[in-house]
Amino acid sequence: SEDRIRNPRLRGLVVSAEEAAAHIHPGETVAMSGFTGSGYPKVVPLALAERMDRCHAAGEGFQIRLLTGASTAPELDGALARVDGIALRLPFQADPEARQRINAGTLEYIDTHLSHVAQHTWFGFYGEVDTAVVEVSAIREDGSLVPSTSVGNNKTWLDLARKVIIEVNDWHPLEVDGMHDVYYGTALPPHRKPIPLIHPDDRIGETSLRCDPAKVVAVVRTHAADRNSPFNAADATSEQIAAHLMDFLQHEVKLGRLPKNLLPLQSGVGNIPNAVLLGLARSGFRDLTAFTEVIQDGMLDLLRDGVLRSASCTGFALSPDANEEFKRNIDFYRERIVMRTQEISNHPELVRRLGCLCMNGMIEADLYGNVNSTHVMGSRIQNGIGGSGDFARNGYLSIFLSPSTAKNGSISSLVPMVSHVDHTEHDVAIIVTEQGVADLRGLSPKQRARALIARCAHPDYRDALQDYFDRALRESYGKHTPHLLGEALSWHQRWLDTGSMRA
Ligand code: 0RQ
Repeated sequence: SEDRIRNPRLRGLVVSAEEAAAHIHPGETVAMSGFTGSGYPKVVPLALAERMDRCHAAGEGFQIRLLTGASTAPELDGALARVDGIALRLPFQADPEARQRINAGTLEYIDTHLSHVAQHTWFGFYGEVDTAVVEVSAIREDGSLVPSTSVGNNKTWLDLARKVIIEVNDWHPLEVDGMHDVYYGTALPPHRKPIPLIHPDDRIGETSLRCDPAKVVAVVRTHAADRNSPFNAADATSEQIAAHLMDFLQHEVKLGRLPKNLLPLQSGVGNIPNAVLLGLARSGFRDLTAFTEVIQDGMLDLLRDGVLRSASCTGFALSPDANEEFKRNIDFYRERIVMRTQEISNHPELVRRLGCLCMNGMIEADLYGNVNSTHVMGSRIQNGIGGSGDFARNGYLSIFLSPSTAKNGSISSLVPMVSHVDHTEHDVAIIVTEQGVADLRGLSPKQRARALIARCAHPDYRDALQDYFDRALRESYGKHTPHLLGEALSWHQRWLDTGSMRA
């Protein structure tokens, strides 16, 4: 078969993963590809972790500062965290090994809006990037790089790093060539211009990544699958949440507040978003578009069935079955999917212009509509804000979806005051639980509290929330956003003390 490395100079740089990893030194800032388990380097991080482990055994320190697109996989975050090889990590991550260390206080984590990472690196906020490690599907004759299943921050990493290591992974179909749209018009302030994207499927850039061949220090050939997590079937709670959301959307269409084919969809990944996607198909919605971060199984189904016309993303999160389907019908999907850099897939200017329908999960919300997406009991990180803030503040409708309880009912996801805020009351329009939909638009804080208690709270916690609200209305220092400060976080403390938020 055809050689994936068509540039002769870069073909001459092919080495083993171990030799490539030897170019990375202790203390470096290393920027790697990868977004929600797609398009991450598969072998250099593992070889680096082994080297770190040997150094640590010999009493020598070896840690890096790690930048990525978003979450990756056990071969990257997991392997490097396990050997305590990461001093600092950003942005979104979801690896259990890394999470454990972050919450033990030994791994510094900066949870950043995903659209901010590239520009903050350009602004110099994270210092210099020493090495980029980027997975691609092929290297063109001219030395430019065809991305694989995510684009993430790769453009920025390749532009800014002093040294570049490339993994060429022939597990990816060659035919992904043409799916990507890498926009090079992102000048720095004060020289920025409007981003010329009007429709969610517009192409405004190049199909490959530019890369200065003089910076490339190593090229590694791989044949390894993306993380490919198997998919859980939707459970009853997810189905109920999706059904409430469908009723709400149909109502909005009837009132003329949304077009029949809705507005570009943004959806997180997981059980509930997948149930929502299935719900859209069942409810008869057609000719939809998506302007989102990640394409998961449900979106491929919608594309195949013609429910979804096109989808814009920066990466994939597919099950093994969906991956096979994607590869089998790659020519079909290439016509309908655009993969962008994450600064564009999540760009506030574009999310606002397109009027995205933003649907994200949450940990908890409070009576006034503030949303916590990231911290359990105010201090323990679950994953990170991901792209939810890029979309929530700027979309046409910002919708948060969650079961009304967590941990076998011992936690109410509606609480008097959130223990951490990711999305303020000003950024949240609609909250949906399996109990129902609270439409917070046009409501004052007190009106929002009444709507949330009546429509979203679990019956086990409704009276206690009402009681808190009633007493706060009487006793609060101010009556605009009534609170009893000594009690506002007592539900969380009670759970920590007794294992339940129930009084
Ligand atoms: O923990 O696995 O230890 O039991 O949080 O919760 O119910 O499985 O739901 O997978 O959809 O995650 C907000 C975390 C929801 C996710 C969050 C515990 C619960 C469980 C997971 P266990 P579920 P989900 C763009 C959008 C931020 C990023 C984002 C997220 C675990 O949606 O990371 O939106 N969002 N990106 O037990 C204590 C509560 C809890 C709670 C849930 N109230 N108190 N624990 N949990 N609610 C797309 C991307 O960025 C890809």
